[in-house]
Amino acid sequence: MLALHPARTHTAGMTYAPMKSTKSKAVTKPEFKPSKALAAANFVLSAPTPQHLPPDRGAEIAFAGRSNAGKSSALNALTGQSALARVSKTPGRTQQLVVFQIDESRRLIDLPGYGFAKVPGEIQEVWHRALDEYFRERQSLAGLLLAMDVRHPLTEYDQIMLAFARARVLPVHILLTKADKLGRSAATNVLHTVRKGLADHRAAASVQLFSSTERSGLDVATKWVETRLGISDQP
Ligand SMILES: Nc1nc2c(ncn2[C@@H]2O[C@H](COP(=O)(O)OP(=O)(O)OP(=O)(O)O)[C@@H](O)[C@H]2O)c(=O)[nH]1
Ligand SMILES: [Mg+2]
Repeated sequence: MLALHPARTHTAGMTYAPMKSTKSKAVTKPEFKPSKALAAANFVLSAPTPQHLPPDRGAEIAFAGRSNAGKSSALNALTGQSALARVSKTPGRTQQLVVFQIDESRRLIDLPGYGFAKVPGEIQEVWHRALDEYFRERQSLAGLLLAMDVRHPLTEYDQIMLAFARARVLPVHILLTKADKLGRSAATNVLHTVRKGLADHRAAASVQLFSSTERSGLDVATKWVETRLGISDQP
């Protein structure tokens, strides 16, 4: 068992105070065109348990991470579809394993977040059991995109996920999300600290800064997803 449920309190990772943005509101977002393959993603179903998922064939990338870390927003940004996955200010928005199909053999899976204290204990228990089973048994799981709020990276839950992925030899790419909430140099410091933390734990995950709202880091993340899924098309 992945033991994602022991601590319901906020976890022990590093914390970073938000910095006031110095950017003017008029700054335009960088141009990002989603890749053709990811732009084709469409909703298939929401699975309350892994038994409800499509057949375990082909390859899929799962968006994992703490509740409210920005998983669903990242999925929308990467596919260039602002309302594909449901996003909410209220943690605990994604409540099932939500399946988006890219083509007949490739999928993106938006997962419920772990570790949100206000979700009632019994519901957390159900989610964690579903996640645990999914992570352990899903053969088509080809990689994890692990979202961590750049202000609270490497929480206890994240470390459990990394340890699990290592045991399963599952590639992990970490998105340090909401990078727009920190100034550039503070965000870069976090990136270096997380890289060092991963190396210290001999975790082989790659890591990058990412912002769905500012659409930054999308090219690198797209490339990782496409490589893992064996997609080679150009945007
Ligand atoms: N500033 C900023 N806010 C973001 C970013 N990404 C997500 N958010 C906000 O963070 C909140 C949570 O985003 P979601 O994408 O729903 O997070 P999630 O990880 O899917 O959350 P759960 O499904 O509840 O686990 C929403 O209010 C988003 O608008 C980002 O890059 N920058
Ligand atoms: Mg979500």
